[in-house]
Amino acid sequence: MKRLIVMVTAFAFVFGVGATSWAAEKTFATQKTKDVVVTLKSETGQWKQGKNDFALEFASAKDKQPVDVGKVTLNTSMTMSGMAPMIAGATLKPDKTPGRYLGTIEFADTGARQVTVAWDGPAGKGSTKFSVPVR
Ligand SMILES: [Cu+2]
Repeated sequence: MKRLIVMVTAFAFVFGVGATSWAAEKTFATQKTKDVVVTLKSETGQWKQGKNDFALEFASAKDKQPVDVGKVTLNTSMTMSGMAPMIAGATLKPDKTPGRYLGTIEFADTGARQVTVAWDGPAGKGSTKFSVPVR
């Protein structure tokens, strides 16, 4: 019984409890607008087919400091020949620090995605579009 408790504790330590803990974090997309810089990061530094965990960060375009942008959405679209575009949206929740959100998104196939990030909060309202490959 004591050994089991030790194992469970070790498991919780390694995988965290309800938190994403990455060994490293790589940036895989950055988009600058007039007011903010939007950055996508993940442990592997890419999106792949299937389910993906990632972080979305907002910083001031002026001084690069984190910016609380309030409510955020991230949607993706892929143009497919002869059929309707493939649409996928991310589930986002605020992380512990302002301007940082943790997200999950699932892609049915590989290929370039047109990403639309929109925000609405204390720093104002805005949106930006950029392309990210799914490998
Ligand atoms: Cu597709």
